[in-house]
Amino acid sequence: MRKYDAVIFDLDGVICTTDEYHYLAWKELADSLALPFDRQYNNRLRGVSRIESLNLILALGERQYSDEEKQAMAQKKNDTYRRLLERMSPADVSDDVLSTLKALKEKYPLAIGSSSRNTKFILSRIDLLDFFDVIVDGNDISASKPDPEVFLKAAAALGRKPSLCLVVEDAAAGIEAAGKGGFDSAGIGDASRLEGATYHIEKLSDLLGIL
Ligand code: B16
Ligand code: MG
Repeated sequence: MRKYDAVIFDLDGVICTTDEYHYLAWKELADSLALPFDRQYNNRLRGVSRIESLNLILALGERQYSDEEKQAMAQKKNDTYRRLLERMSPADVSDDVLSTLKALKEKYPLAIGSSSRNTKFILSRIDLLDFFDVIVDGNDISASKPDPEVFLKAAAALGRKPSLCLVVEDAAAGIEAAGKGGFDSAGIGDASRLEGATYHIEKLSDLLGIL
């Protein structure tokens, strides 16, 4: 008997490498503020909402900013990020990811559970907007990862209990969110070294040995 009934994928850092574009866009902003932001610190931002990410970056300095100033900075970062996303195409999905998604789609309903408000734009750039059965993103939630809301909404839309859905994540916040929601998780990349993940995978096709 199979263990899972459905699969919920994080987007940035799992389906595509937009995590790198987030880093480049935040780096540009942090450099303009002379804040010591680097790739290691960037790992803390994975899965965390835009405004919470900005607060983590601003915590690297002493200065306090008003809400209006923060909104302007978040908007500036998103403008830079969107310019990077506009260069994306279906070629930005690796063969490993695409073949794995196609193989899994024959056996399971598939969902996206992302904190990003740019999810649908990204999926349309890489030609996967109509591929997933369910998409829950940053526009649908009030609390971002590590709160489990995004995954709970995806499971509800799939009509499956959390214990029967496997969450695939690249972020510490996402692995924590899965655990809090009662989901098993597969950690990929940096998350694959996190203790909270049920499984540790190096590449997406490793899922085919689990599912
Ligand atoms: P946006 P995921 C998350 O997406 C990213 O990992 C995180 O770095 C980003 O701050 C967040 O989305 C919000 O993204 O600014 O596009 O709304 O990993 O949950 O797919
Ligand atoms: Mg991610």
